[in-house]
Amino acid sequence: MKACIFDLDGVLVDTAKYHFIAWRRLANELGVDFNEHDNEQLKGLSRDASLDVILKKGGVSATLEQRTEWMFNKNEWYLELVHQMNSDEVLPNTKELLADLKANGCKIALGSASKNAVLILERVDIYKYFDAIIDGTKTSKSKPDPEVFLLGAESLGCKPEECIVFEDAISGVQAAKTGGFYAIGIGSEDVLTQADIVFPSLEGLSFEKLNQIKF
Ligand code: B16
Ligand code: MG
Repeated sequence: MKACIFDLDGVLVDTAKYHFIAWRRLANELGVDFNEHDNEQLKGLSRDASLDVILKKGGVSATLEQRTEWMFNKNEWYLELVHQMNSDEVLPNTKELLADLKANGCKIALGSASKNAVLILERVDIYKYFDAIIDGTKTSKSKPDPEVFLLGAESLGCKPEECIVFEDAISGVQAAKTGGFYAIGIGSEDVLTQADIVFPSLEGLSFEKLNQIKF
């Protein structure tokens, strides 16, 4: 194991709750009901693909201009919440694991669909741990396409088989496996069935423990 590539939302931070508030506000303005279950379907999807899901649910059609305006509004509401984030909002053991990996010479990259990834990493004070950041501003294909992780490995100068990908979304695990990576699912074994191994969270993980895993 030479490198670790981390998804952001659902692995390092829980921004899904803020996406939910902002998408629900937009959906309700459009007369579409939007609940926590609907929000689950959006995890790991790009902003554009998330809007598609909501419009399809409500049977709402839209022009390109309307789509652009609605995504802009949703993002503004989301950013209001992101700007209030602080370092307490990293998920348990995140900082400890990143510091431990770094101290042991393991390269670290981010592989996220979010176009707000850098801001979020800075808000929660973990930006400094990353050797490469691949986010929604650098990719043209959404997960389950492996592009985001392949770019991450390339930026670190590593081959996919030398990297572990940490993902909480089904589409993200699929992206990692299609790209030839070892995939650690973060969440439930019943959901992340394609992952090589699943942990409920990053808690309990360390460089030593990861090195004991048989690739
Ligand atoms: P933004 P990840 C994803 O982050 C979220 O899980 C997903 O819900 C969101 O729509 C997507 O980022 C795009 O986010 O609107 O900030 O560009 O899990 O890939 O880190
Ligand atoms: Mg995620």
